[in-house]
Amino acid sequence: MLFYTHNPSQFAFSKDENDFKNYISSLSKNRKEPTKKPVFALLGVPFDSTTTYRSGARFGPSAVREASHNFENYHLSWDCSIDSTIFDLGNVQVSHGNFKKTCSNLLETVSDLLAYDIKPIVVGGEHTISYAVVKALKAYKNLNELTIVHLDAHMDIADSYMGVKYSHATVMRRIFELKPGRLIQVGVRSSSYEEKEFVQEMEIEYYTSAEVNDNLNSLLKVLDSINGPVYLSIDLDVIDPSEAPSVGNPTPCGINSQQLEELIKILALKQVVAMDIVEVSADKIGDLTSINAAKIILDFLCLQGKSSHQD
Ligand SMILES: [Mn+2]
Repeated sequence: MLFYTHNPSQFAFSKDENDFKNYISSLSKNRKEPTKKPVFALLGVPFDSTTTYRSGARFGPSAVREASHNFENYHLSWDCSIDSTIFDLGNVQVSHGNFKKTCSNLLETVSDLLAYDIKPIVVGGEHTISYAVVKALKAYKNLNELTIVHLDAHMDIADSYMGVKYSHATVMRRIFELKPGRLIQVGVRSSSYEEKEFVQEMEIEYYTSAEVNDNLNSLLKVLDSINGPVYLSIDLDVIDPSEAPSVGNPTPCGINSQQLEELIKILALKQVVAMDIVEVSADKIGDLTSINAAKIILDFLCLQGKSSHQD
């Protein structure tokens, strides 16, 4: 079942509920007609039950929607406008304190979207929710061919954290266990010794924020060479806390918003099948973190018109 919660603060430039119903009914009538342009659905997941430091990611979806109205639908530097279809479907029903139930609701909703060939843009909420999205993809994509690009200050690849298996700090371990073809971590600058050992042993690629600073162009070449479907997971703490302070675990020495824009410029033109933007714990209008999160989504959508990839 598709969840639709009417939200007066809908993400900027999104179509309304009736447009969504009409779109779904037109699909049912012309099931075999391929759509020309990608269609996206934004889903909020206001869940933050495993947060261990700065709580409030449950306010992320509302804050990001509000912040999206700060922008134009035209990107001056890139000379492109948002012309793909985006439906803001409101928030998935979460069960506070119960990741299993929340994960099940999100997985079901994302699966429904994928069945309609709609690409989910999931706005958290804490990072744990990414697991549900990748698990839903498993029914539609061969995960062996999927590249996960994970932008984060943290590796999030501990086997368990504070005794918890499904946590914001273990999410990439759980996703790695789903056996994606490739996992690339970008902007990392914090891990336990065991996590560093694990990624080295498993030959998981990682690029620290210092490496992004020192050699952005060589990283852009690596990302540009990715083939096949991509899942993009963006923890806003990848940005330095001076520009994005309202996150669950602010971590200094991060990348800046200009560098992130360069990364998105490359990644948005890959075959992105789904993405998430997580860990925004902003709760007031004009918060820098939610503004950066909204900009990522708008930049991504803007570039879809320039995309030449095929599913
Ligand atoms: Mn993080």
